[in-house]
Amino acid sequence: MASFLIWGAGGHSKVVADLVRAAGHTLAGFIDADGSKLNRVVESGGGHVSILQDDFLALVRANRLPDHVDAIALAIGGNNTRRLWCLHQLQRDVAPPLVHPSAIVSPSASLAAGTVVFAGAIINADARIGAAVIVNTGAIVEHDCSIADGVHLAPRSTLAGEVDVGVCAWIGAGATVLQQRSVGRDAVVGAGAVVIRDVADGSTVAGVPAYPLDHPRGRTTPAAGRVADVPHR
Ligand code: JB2
Repeated sequence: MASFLIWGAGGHSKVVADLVRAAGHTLAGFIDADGSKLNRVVESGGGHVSILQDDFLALVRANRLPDHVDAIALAIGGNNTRRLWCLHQLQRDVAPPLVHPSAIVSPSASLAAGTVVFAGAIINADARIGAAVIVNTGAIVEHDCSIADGVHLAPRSTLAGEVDVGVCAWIGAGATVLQQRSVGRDAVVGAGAVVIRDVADGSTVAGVPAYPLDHPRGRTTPAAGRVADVPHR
């Protein structure tokens, strides 16, 4: 059992706090760049340590953690690049992967530092999940998928087998990526999309089947205007 400080004190941090406790750890408190986030109650029964990001970074650079803190959980959900940056400020062993007890993770799958696997997620055989990844509630990662650092797999997204997802890509809620397809780095797959072709680096696709938003078919696809969970960049 470890005492976790959660980096980020917005909406996503509430789910990470529940995960920390469900995984048998204790919640020490929160880090945020915005002091106003730390001055209000994030959740009932929450932790008692509140520390500004700059103060925390000063400690980390001195090779220390705040008193009574053993570990850090990453909880900036809306900005993949920023969450990965946070991990890079830390020694990797300070941010172990966290798995909700209701998730199913194959013994042959691998999870890297700072990754969180939420309730009901399934990660099947030989899947490789990078660092600072969010496998959100009910997401499915089938066998032999390769998920790079900083990716966010939103709730109930599904990756069929042997899918590659590039650094900091975002797979929207309920989206499906068919087997052996790839999604490039920094790409965004809109909520509910069905990806049947590879998605280029940095592009945003939406719809069923998914097209880039700047593609003529993309503009006429009914779901193209409903990319509900495009991250804030
Ligand atoms: O560089 C930063 C940063 N540094 C600290 N970028 C962003 N976006 N946030 C930063 N923070 C802190 O993380 C902010 O001060 C803020 O307190 C927190 C992010 O909170 P926010 O409520 O904006 O988003 P979130 O990441 O908790 O949740 C988003 O993403 C989730 C996956 C929401 O869209 C949720 O609805 C969603 N489920």
